[in-house]
Amino acid sequence: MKIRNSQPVIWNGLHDRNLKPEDADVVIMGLPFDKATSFRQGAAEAPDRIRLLSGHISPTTEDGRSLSDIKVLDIGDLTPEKLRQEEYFISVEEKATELFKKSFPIFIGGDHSVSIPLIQAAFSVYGEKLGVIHLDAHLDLCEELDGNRLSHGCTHRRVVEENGLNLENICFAGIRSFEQQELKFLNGLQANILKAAEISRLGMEKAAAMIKKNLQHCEVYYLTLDIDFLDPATAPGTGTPKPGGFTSRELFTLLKELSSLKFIGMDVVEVSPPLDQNDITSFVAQRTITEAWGYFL
Ligand SMILES: [Mn+2]
Repeated sequence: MKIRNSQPVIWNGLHDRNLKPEDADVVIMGLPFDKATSFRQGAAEAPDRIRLLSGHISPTTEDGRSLSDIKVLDIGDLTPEKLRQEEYFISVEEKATELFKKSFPIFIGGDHSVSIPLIQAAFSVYGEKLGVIHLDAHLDLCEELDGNRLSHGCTHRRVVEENGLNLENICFAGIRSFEQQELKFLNGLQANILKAAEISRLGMEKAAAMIKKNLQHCEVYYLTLDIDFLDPATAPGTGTPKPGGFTSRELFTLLKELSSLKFIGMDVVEVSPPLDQNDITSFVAQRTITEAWGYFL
């Protein structure tokens, strides 16, 4: 694919590099880290690819709302350089904490492990009133995967066990894959899990109502979107695709139905441009981010 503009305009031309984070409606940051994947990498290339595609789409939502008044600041990527994962995550948490205090941050992964420091940052700012909506094919509740306790399959296990967020404050939706160790962990625990087949049977309006009911004790919400929530036909460019997922239409309807909640930030993770076909997956991620401005801001 050729991009016509050699000096790409990003975020529909709405990005204003002169804004301060506290004056922006939304602050975007990329986290190009994919060393904690269990299967196929490439998610480190997502922030750049999604930005590149973000320039030529007109600044309106799908239902015709103008986004031209929204103040967008893209602060670029926080790169891991040569840091070990633990060290990198400390700097991610620090930066994310600052952004949660100043604006509505949208983080672009990276693999799903980056949500460990992101959710920790949101929890440090919002405490017990924080609810996390996890849209994913997988639970990401493993104790360890491939010997890594900070694997992309361990995100919420770390968030719950080490960061102190209650399991009841997370709603897992779109689930259609379980690891044995996750089933063992969940045995006897109360968890809010909406399986993909159940969501499909309910439809997105009722599924959104279930998510809201599960997290009604929370006051503010963080969305973590693993792109493998979607069906591989809709989002083939991801490391661990799982058939039986959703269309982009269904995703947008679900997000619109959830938009009455007070969201405080979100991430989009696991988009892997090298595994993609004609940028389908990056386009979905880009569109989800700009639609989210209409839904959540
Ligand atoms: Mn995940």
